[in-house]
Amino acid sequence: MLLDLAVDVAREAADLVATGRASASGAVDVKSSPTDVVTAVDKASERLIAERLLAARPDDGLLGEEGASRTGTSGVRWVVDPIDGTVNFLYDLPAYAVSIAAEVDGVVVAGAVLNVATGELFTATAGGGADVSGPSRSGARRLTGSRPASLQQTLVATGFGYRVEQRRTQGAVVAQLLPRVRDIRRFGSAALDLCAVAAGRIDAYYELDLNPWDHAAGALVAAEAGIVLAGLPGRPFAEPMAIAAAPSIAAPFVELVAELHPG
Ligand code: LIP
Repeated sequence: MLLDLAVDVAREAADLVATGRASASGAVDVKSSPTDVVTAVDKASERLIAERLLAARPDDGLLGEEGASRTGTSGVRWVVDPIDGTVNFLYDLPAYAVSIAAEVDGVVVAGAVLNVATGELFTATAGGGADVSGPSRSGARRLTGSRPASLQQTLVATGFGYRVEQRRTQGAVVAQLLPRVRDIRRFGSAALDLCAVAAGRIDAYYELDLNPWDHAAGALVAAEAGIVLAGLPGRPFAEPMAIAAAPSIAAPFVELVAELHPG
């Protein structure tokens, strides 16, 4: 089963990431900007994940944040973020995850997001619901999101890109949004933000310009928890705006995000 393989490999990668945490600051490179960091542990995690997945399923494709890319012949493609929340990992802030999703013919059918720092594992299968289990691998809890009564009672998470001009614009949007919702949180991992909406720990999340590996598994967890996924009007989710919101406020929240991002 694709989910079982994703979970097994995510756990092995999480052990590697946890072990590498102490040495993380010793080998840091930058990508799109001085704040867009990647560590040797990110790369080692992606190598391990790719090796394990393709050893088990050699005909599958794979897309990874740190460059792993392979066209398969099976119709299955793995979408991998070896550490989502790399800056949190670098600073030892307990919100960084291994995220592994399996697509069949371009549709995500299974996803696993494992918070390396806390051991919480979020999983989902298409049509099978979404669950979270704790570090002790105790019984899983079904995820069903939250039901805020209004936007004024909606706790919102978001994230920011790495380019200065992008961040200036995104900061201006948050300043306009803040007075109209309960409060804002910025956790630093899209995968865990999406799982937090699924778990009802936040009521809505939005972020521009995510990569497929940031949201592939977390979006399935959110959708299977009954969370509404949307993009800007007339645009698909995450192209370029990713919105995930509790059903009770999804319509006004999408409208508010669209109002603040006139295009
Ligand atoms: C992160 C995303 C997060 C975003 C960060 C960063 P990474 O992914 O998960 O939502 O706000 O800027 O892109 O780079 O840590 O894998």
